This record gives sequence, C-alpha cells and structure tokens, in this order.
Amino acid sequence: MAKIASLDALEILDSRGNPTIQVLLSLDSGAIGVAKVPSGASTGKHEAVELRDGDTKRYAGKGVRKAIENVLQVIRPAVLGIDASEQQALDATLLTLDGTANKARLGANAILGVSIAAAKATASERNEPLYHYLAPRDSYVLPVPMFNVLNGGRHADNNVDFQEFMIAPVGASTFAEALQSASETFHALKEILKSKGYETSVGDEGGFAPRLRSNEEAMELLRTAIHKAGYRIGSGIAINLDPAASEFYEGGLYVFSKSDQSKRSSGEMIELWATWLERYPEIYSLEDGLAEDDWDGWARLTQRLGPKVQLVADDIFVTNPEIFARGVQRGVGNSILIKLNQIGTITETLHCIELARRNGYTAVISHRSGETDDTTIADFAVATDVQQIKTGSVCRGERISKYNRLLEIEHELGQKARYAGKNVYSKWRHSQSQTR
Ligand code: 2PG
Ligand code: MG
Repeated sequence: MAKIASLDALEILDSRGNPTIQVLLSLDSGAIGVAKVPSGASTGKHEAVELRDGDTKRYAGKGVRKAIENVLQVIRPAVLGIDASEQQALDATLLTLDGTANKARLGANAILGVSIAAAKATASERNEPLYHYLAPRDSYVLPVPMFNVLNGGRHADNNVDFQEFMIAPVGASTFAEALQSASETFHALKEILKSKGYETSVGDEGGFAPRLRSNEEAMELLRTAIHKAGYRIGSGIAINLDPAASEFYEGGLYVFSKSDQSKRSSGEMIELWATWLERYPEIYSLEDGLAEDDWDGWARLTQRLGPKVQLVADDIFVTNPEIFARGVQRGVGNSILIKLNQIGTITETLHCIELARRNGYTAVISHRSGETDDTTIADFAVATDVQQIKTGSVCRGERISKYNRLLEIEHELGQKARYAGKNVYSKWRHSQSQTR
C-alpha cells in the first residue's frame, strides 16, 4: 500500500510570471510526487474554478495562497494515511471535501495538484515511468504533436483574430522525426518572416506573433515555410487551427476586431470554414471554430464539415463529462480537447477520454497557455493512447519540456514505441479524397 505520509504546497510562478501552485506529496516509502499546475487565458466559462486570492496587493490579485491553505488545512488531514495508488478513491475524497459542482471551495488548482502528485509519487515508488504506471502495456503509441507556431487572438498583441495556427507532422515515421521537421519548419518560418520585414518575437505559447495583412496570410506563410523546410504540405505536415472563436463572439456575432472589423453570423462562420477547407485542404483539424455558447451553430458545423475535418471542442465541453455527454447527444464536434485543469482530477479526465472513445470521438491532450516545466501531459498522452497532443511551439522551455519528455519516452521504449502518424486523421482524409 502506497500510504500518503506528507502533503505540502507552495506558490511558484508559471511561464507568464503569474503565481500557480506546486504540490509535493510523499509516501511512507519516502517516494515523492511533485505537480505544478498550469493556467489558461482563453478559458471556457464552465471550467472548474481556478482559485485566486483576489488580494490586489499581491500579484494583482492572482496569488494562490488560499488554494495552498486548502491543500494544507483541508486536504492534508483528510488524505494522510490513505492509499495514493487508489486514484479513483482519492479523487472521490477530494470531490467530497470540496462539495461544489465546480470546485469553487477548494479550487481546481489545489485539487488537481494533489491528484497528479499522488499518481507521480506512486509511479516513483514502483520505479515505473508515469505513463506505464497509469496504463501498463507492452507497447505504446507516441502522439502526433500540433505545434502552435503562429499566434494571434488573446495570446498575442497583433492583428490576427485566430488564436493558433499549428503544424502537425503527420508524415513522420517517429516522434523524433516529427519534432525535427517541426523545428525545421519553425526556423524556415522565422527566416520568411524576417525577409518580409515582419517581427519574429514570440507569443505566450512560443509561436511567432507578427502583424499580418489578414488571417489568410498566416496560412500562406505556413505553407511557404513547410515547403521551404522541404516537407509536403498536408501529407507531410498538416495545418491545424484553433481560432478560439469564443474570444471574438459578441452579441451573437463573430467580430473580427483585430483585423478588418468584419462581422459574421454563425451560418456565415460555417461558410467561412467550408471555404477555408476547400482552399486549404491541408487543414486536418479545426478546434473551437465556433463559440462555447453557440450550441446550435456547433451542431450545424458538425453536420456540414464533420465528415471532412476533425472538429475539436475545447471551450464548449471544458473536459467536463456531463457537458460532453450533452454535446454527444446534440451532435456537437467529433473530437474533444482534454485539459486536466479544466476539470481538476485525473479520474474525471480519464472519464472524458473514455466517453470520447465510446462515442467515436477523437481526443487531444492539451497544455495551457500558462505552463510550467511539469511534463505530466506528455506521459498522460502516451498512457491514454489518444495519439494527439498540443503543447505549444518549438521554442520556450515550458513547451519544449513536454516534447523532450516524449523524445525520452520514445527512446526508452525503443521497438515498443510506434508513432501515430497520419492514421489519426484517416477517418477524414478518406472522405476528403473522395470529395476533392
Ligand atoms: C486553448 C489553450 C491552449 P488557454 O485555447 O486551446 O492552447 O489556450 O490555455 O489560454 O485556454
Ligand atoms: Mg482551444
């Protein structure tokens, strides 16, 4: 039995220089698990509550001392002595202690820190890598990464409305090759931007954030970069988008306030995406193409474009099994974005992935725009076998730490590792080749 012997927490900083919580949990055996919790910027309305102090004298109100106090005063006495390897029971205890529907009392940041630290401590006690502890198998699939190399929206101070333009090296045969091709494309993009006189400073997730003439120009730049780096556009390196449309949905309209001020109804947005898919067949995945409150629009979007492209639901489902189940009923999306801190426990996150599997949805494990060097999601993506991950661009330490962890996993697995590659999108590529 992996008895919890001590629990501690402290305030640390995330990649944006904002406070977040680090949890340290140790077992009787002396094994230790450490978790550092990430934080989003373009957050969904119904995410579990990230507890912040609101004391404007410290960190502009963003301190997390209350969450830490909850770990030390409320959670610690209740979990000392219990078995950390019983993840479901531990997470159930945390939910009961909180007692609210959205983790508003203890904070999802406090709860998730404990949930992850317990898993890490147990893995360490057993001398197993985290992915193997979470899902013991003989072989594993390394996920296709989506690298967010061009940033706009809320993650960058430029005139691009859409938040994330990502490259996905589907044609690679190993994860290491995928990372190499993404890095080469990223550097090719930098050269192209420089030659055009654009800025090459990077946004929160490490992507470039130039002021461009239009959202379309971002697509053209990516195509040129992929080509210049020597890869095939689409079958070698695909382009995936996360416009994060909730961020520019105002009064029932989609308002492109960062670029040309144009406004679109939900139906017109769907037409825009249909046109983009025709014009850019290398788009394999579209996340949050519509807003979290536009459920009818989402259902229409899925009917219209679901057979052609992966439609990933982030803000609208917020990794919440109940909301997701409603979405399945209403035919919303065909893929779900998985962010552990949107829901707050490992158990509930796994439940979402299970729901996805049962309903023919794909799932993508995701970082947050505010991150730390914690690499849990890399192991989590391998363990859950979802075969897709997005964790930022090919620069900035907090993003690279996850990619390096995946390199490590692939290396240690050797022959027991396979790279997911283009198979993850085969459902859609098949129908596209029929329609084009
Ligand atoms: C998203 C994420 C991560 P944030 O919208 O998918 O890229 O952004 O963490 O700011 O919600
Ligand atoms: Mg998103």
